[in-house]
Amino acid sequence: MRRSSFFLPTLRENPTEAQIVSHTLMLRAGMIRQSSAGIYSWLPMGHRVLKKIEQIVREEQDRAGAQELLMPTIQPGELWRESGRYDDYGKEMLRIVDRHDRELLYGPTNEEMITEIFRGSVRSYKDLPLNLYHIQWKFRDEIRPRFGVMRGREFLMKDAYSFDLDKDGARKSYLDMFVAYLRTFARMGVRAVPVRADSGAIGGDMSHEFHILADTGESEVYYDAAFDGYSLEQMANADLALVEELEGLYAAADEKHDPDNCPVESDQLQHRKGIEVGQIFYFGTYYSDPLAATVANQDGESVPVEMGSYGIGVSRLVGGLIEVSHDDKGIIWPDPVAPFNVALINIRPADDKCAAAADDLYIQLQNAGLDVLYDDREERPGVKFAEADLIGLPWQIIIGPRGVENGVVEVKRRATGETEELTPDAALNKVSAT
Ligand code: P5A
Repeated sequence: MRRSSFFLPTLRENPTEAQIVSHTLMLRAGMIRQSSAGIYSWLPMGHRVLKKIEQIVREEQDRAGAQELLMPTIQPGELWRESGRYDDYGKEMLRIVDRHDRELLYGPTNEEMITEIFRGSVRSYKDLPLNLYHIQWKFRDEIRPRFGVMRGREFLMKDAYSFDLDKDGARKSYLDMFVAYLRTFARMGVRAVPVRADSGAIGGDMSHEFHILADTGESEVYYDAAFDGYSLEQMANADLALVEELEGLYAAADEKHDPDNCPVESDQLQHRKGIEVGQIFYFGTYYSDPLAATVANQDGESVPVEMGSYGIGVSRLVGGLIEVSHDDKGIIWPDPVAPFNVALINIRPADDKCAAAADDLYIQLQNAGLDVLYDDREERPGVKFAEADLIGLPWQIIIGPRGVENGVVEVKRRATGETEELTPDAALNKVSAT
């Protein structure tokens, strides 16, 4: 993509409405535009990151055996009356009345709807286990939407729902998702700590939240320092054995932590702020009972299906990743979620030789399968460098007249600031290797 034609409305100044760094940087880097409180448009730069995150989530859900579908954002109120949640959900649910005076709502989550789909088509234990997920916008009329996309009213969630014949099967489905979550977050280049949690409005008796550790997090978590000993690579390759190991370590959300009965020595206990990027629930027959979602078991008896649900805050993750990966100049995207791999900066576009060299490398980088943002604008070099640091692409390749004379370009790694002069071919190899 040529920068001269890319829609990237960056801001020079820090916007006054932003209280935390990720919100400031997302606005300044032209990623999002607020539409109303807690509701955002995703501009091309932000949209690219959202899609990258979505894709990693999708790959790990698919790997775990979940199947993707797509349910609507608008749901019938009737279904929520059946489960008993229509009144219980309170003011967080956006209720809508259609022209026939029918009650509709903008879905805050989809337990009821998936249970309805299930009961309409599955009759036998032979069709189990089953796990269905979608990546769809949700609406929760939060009292205090804040911190940009971190606590929005409209937000993108991956939500999966598992169906099993019995508790053992349901536990296996739960642990499979646990594995998928460890892998998913680690693949994005961040550590997420799984902690025992309350199940809140979703219901049920087993739940874990996954937290990215950051001072701006809205939650508090307690965990055994042994967690810090696990590498990202171990997490990215997690399996059931690793989950079992981690489950043996103490880690709890604030509401689950009892200082008087904590099994971890105080010098070993970590107390940190966390951003909740995912939560998983086992709730058995909490929905299948009232909604009469049953299957015939091996003896031909009709039994309510055992369920769990599994959420990831896809849009929240965009902000969460920036919270843990930035410096005073701007964002530092981890490679796997970066909107482009490379910022190719021509500091003298008016110079024919520079333009020819930059055009040529632009084509070669793209041929190597890399996403490139090619700054071909007539702007001062300082403006281009500042923007490249702000938007945080992992690599910068700088082309100027002196280098072109000597047959070299400058390659800079955004995360470390390290630079080196390389031939265009060597530069291509270097950035392709990540
Ligand atoms: C699990 C999937 C559920 O809703 N039902 C379906 C269950 N869980 S949850 O914990 O309430 O939400 C899942 C994840 O969504 C993100 N999230 C939000 N992101 C941005 N703004 C919000 N207002 C918001 N609310 C929830 C969180 O990452 C949460 O873990």
